[in-house]
Order: sequence, then C-alpha cells, then structure tokens
Amino acid sequence: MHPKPDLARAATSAFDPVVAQTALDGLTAARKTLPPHLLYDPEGCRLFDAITTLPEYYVTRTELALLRRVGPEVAALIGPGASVIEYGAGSVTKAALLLQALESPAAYAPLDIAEVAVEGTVAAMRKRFPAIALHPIVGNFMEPIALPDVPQPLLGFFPGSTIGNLDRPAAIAFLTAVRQSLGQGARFLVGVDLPKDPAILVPAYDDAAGVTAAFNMNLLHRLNREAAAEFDLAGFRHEARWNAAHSRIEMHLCSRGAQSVSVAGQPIRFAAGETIHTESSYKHARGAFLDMARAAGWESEACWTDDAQLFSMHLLR
Ligand code: AVJ
Repeated sequence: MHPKPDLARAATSAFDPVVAQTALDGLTAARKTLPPHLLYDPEGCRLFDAITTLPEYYVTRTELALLRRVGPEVAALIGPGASVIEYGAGSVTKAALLLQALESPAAYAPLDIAEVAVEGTVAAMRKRFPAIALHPIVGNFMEPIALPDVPQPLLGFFPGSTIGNLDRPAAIAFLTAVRQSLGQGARFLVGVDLPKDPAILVPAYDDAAGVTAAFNMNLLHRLNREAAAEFDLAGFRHEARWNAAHSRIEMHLCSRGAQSVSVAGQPIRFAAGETIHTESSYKHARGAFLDMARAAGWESEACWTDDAQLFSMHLLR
C-alpha cells in the first residue's frame, strides 16, 4: 500500500525499509504511536546512558544500590555453581554485581537481539571474570529460545525495569517464554520499578537538563535519516505524562501546531497538540507484578525494595 522508497535517496542516506515501514504503520494508526525500540539507535543509546546518571532518574542508581544490598541473600537462595542468563545485554555493571555476589558462578549467557551488544558484554566480562564460561546468545527474548548447555541451577536476570516497556499481555507472554526456555527448577531475578508520586515520576522522564527530551526527539532525527521523513524538530516537543489508570509513564512527541509531514513519500497530518506515543513505562506494585508472574507459571520466592520503596527486585521460581 505504501509508495516504494525513493532509491536515489536510499543510496545517499541510511534509509532502512524496515524502519520506514514500522514508522508508517505507527503513524497511520488512529492514535499515532511508534515502538520504543526505535529510540535505541547509537545516539539514542548514548542519550539513554546519560539518562541513567541524571539526578531525577532514580531508577538506575536505586536498582544498583538494591542489587548490592540483596546480592548475598540472592546468592544464599541460589547456591553455588549457577549459570546466569541475562535477557537483554545492556548492563555490564549490574550483571557484574550479580556474578560477584553469587558463589562460584559457572556460566554467564547474555541474550540480545543486537550481536554487537552481546559481543561487547562478553568481551567486558571475559576480562573481569576469566573463570566463568561465557555464552553470547543472539536472539529475540520475546520468543522461547534454545539455551546453551550450561550447568544448573539456572538464574534468569532481567534488570532495569525493562519489563515496564511491555503492556500486560506482552509482559505475560515474555514471562511465559522465559519460563519455557529456562525450564523447571530455574529462578528469575527481575528488576521492577514501583508506582510512586507523579511529582517524582514525571521529572524522572522530563529532566531539567533536557536529556530525556533529546532522547525522545532523537527518534524524529532517526526517522528523517532512516525513514525518508521530513520532520521539522522545532514543530514538536517532548512530553512525559503519568497515566494513573494504566499505572504507566508515557512519553509523547507533541505537535506544536497543525502540520503535515512527509514520511517515506506519504503525507502524515498532525492536528495542533496531537501526539505520537513513543514509549510506555509501566510501574508495577508488588501484587500487580506477581499477578502477571503467576499467570505465566512463576511463583514468588522473594521480593526486596529499597528503604524509600522506589524500586523492587523480584526473585521468581
Ligand atoms: C529502559 C525502558 C527501563 O522506562 O525507565 C528512560 C527507558 N525512557 N527514560 C524506562 C527510559 C525514558 C527506561 N527503560
């Protein structure tokens, strides 16, 4: 249905037909939306790294402190000789903290859709943990995946509240796929951000220095390059909203006025104030998270939070 990409343009820019089609699908829907994975091009990854050290973004430092605190308890529950399978390979620091806490871990297998990410993680770990067997896995963690033959017990690891990007059906599907691939007797350690005062939440996703705004707006830069789009960035602004009914922060790109923007040769019309919903970040209370985990066949083994109850670590079995 969509026009063919302009090949002359494709040759001189980083046109990517998959990105273009994904963008058109989202921008021609009744409510304009783009999948959050599009935020993470190289510049988006750099900006996300900058977000993790912002004063308003409590998520990363709170989870790191919590992991340091509960590491020995996790280690005692798991026992010696475990193999850690990390879903997504974006956090060498957190995985290193976990491996350090465990008693003589046998193997570490980071799973990511991006080969560069798993290779980078494995290279960093090889230096720090020469005695641990390393198994990079390239694959989509939303699908049941064949794991390498590593020693038991198995411990899945999913930090960062990445699960917050998934709505309830997708989160249950993910938790089910992980349970299938890890098998009976495995555990799953999941970092989950908690609901809290919007006065804390909103600035965490709309910081004073404008880094999160740049992270969100970078998506339009990316579409200009990769989807042959013609977004004028001055025509949009970043917005973070707390959606209490769905217990989620939403990031939007808000059109400052009525305008039409060409995307891969197709005009996309915006009303003044109309938005593109670019990311949801669900905040799950303990009970709400465990309800999804149980629907996926898991049971709760332990749950820890920091003293201010900002963030939680769930150990499932
Ligand atoms: C990587 C999905 C956990 O939701 O907090 C941070 C992404 N977006 N600031 C989050 C994000 C804007 C982050 N996750």
